[in-house]
Amino acid sequence: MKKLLLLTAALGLTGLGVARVISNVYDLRFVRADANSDSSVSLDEFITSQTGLTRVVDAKHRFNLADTDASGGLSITEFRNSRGGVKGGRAVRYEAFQLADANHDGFLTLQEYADTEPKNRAGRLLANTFARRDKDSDGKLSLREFGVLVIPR
Ligand SMILES: [Ca+2]
Ligand SMILES: [Ca+2]
Ligand SMILES: [Ca+2]
Repeated sequence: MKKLLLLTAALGLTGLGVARVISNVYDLRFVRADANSDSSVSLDEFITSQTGLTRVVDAKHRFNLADTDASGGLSITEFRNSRGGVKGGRAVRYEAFQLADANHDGFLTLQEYADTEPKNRAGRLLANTFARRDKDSDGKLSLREFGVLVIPR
């Protein structure tokens, strides 16, 4: 917070351009997100830096878009270019399913399903939604149960 105040004061005095101001704002966010200070924001660091209202699948979706060289980490340039990883919007339903299906078996367990709901939604509420969607009560969600229209070939 102190850093931010100092920056604001400095900008007020020197009257730097708008583009510079924005890039500095992202740089501060970058430093905060980069928990292990290796000058790269990993997917885990990126997800952790998002608010509780964020769905992990959306964070993954935006992270993948921002990681233009597909290195698995965001450089400060990639972070700036993606405006701090806010560009890219939300994952559509089918993509959300794929991103959440960590073991790629075509089904979502409750744990995997949690990534398709806001980060701060946990416990009973999450379990209830899951149970309602799990029509055949086999403890996992198929694409169809998740609400993806499956067209038979
Ligand atoms: Ca890092
Ligand atoms: Ca799975
Ligand atoms: Ca099921």
